[in-house]
Amino acid sequence: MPFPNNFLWGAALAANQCEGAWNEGGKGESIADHLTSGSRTKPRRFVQDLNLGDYFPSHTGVDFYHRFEEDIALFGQIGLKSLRLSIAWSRIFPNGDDAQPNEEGLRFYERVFTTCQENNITPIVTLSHFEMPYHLITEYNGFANKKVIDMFVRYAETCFTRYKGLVKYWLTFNEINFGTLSAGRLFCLGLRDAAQENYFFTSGDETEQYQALHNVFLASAKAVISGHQIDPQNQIGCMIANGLAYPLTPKPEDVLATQQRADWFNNFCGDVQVRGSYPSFAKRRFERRGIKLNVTAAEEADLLNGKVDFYSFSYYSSSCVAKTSGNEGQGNLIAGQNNPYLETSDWGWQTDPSGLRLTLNRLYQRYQVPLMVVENGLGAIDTLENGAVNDPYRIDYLRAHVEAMHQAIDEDGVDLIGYTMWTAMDVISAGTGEMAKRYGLIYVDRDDQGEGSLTRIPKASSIWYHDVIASNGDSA
Ligand code: P53
Repeated sequence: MPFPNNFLWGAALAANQCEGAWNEGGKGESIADHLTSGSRTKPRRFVQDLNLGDYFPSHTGVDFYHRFEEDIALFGQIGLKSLRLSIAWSRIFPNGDDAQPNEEGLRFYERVFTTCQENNITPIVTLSHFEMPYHLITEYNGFANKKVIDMFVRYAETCFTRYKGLVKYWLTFNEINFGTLSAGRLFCLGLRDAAQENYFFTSGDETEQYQALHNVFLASAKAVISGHQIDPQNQIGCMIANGLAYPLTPKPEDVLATQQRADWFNNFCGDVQVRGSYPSFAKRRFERRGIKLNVTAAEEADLLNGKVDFYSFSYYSSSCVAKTSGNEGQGNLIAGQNNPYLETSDWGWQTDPSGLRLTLNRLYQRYQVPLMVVENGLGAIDTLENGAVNDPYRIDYLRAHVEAMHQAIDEDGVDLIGYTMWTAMDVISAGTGEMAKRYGLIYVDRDDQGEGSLTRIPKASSIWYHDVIASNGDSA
């Protein structure tokens, strides 16, 4: 069996990485607006005071806010059938707790989605992609505060109501499972004590962290319930960062450690959002560590009634896990060791297409709901030569992953409904804040200092992808 006829071939973006216009159109400050640029070796910093002369790449992004019409037209020319993008919460509720939504923000996304429709592109919309209104951190301690659940639900309901008929596919929280790591304490959970320079590596009270994550689960579930009531056509998914790991050796303790990591990083959040309740291993872990969460019976019912319709995930690479010793390496985030059998990108991420097939099988066997790959791509240095960008390495990367998806559908019977590669065009890197780490099908003339004409130049990979989509995967 080939790819299904209505397969959602597409590409992805996130508001804080592409829009810019951080304080235009009534938008409030988001967490992302406080992050400086960094590099593979120099971490981004969180800075409270925006007036100290630091450079904040989200403030200008790649100017999608002003250029979305020409950008979406280019996406249409590539033949994208879907575009995953996020709504910046702080464009709709600038402070998060405002009495009324900001009409200018609502109108902006209405124009974006209408432009998608004119170009026959189905939007897949993330409600929260690492861009909470900053005011919710300073005033409420983010999702540690149950009031913020209702604020998110009101924001979600505002979007579902306004974009009814224009948007059918929704994702609630991007990479929600980063909430289990120190890295996600700020950008997933909005915890106040993580709003500091080394935001990526803060530690704090575990009970507070998991209570906040519980509150994010609730916010997601309540949004799913409302989204189905507002428009029964809505299909609402979770979004999990896949952290595939292999045992570093066949030692049983390494195999067990690998499974335990997978349970915690991959399966915990997925189980809550797809099955509607906490898995047994999570409950026991909390009990053993003395973590007592405030969970009411009504909340348990909400989790059960707010199960997602499909499971979406990001997939970039894999790593190896041993029971003991430094599980570092692997770029900047998901702890793990390098695999000697895989190639490594300039940013330390290892390419593993067969791991995508494995992941699709594991997920489908575990959940039996439709799957969507909503991020997958290669961050690389691209060079503009004679007005063109030749990126055969990106084509190789994408082709291998398209083949893996084909095998998962054709040979394994996995129900995969879409693929939005990261990214439609070059954007600011989330992890490093760089422009130099490029993923796009379209080159954007902009550098790490914010200089450049912002001109858009389709890369060779966009021509390759055009043909893949036109042949429904056959020409890959
Ligand atoms: P960048 C790390 C590891 C896996 C996924 O990441 C990640 C991150 C964040 O650094 O996040 C997702 O830009 C995220 C996107 C992000 C993309 O991966 O660091 O949802 O916003 O841009 C790639 O190379």
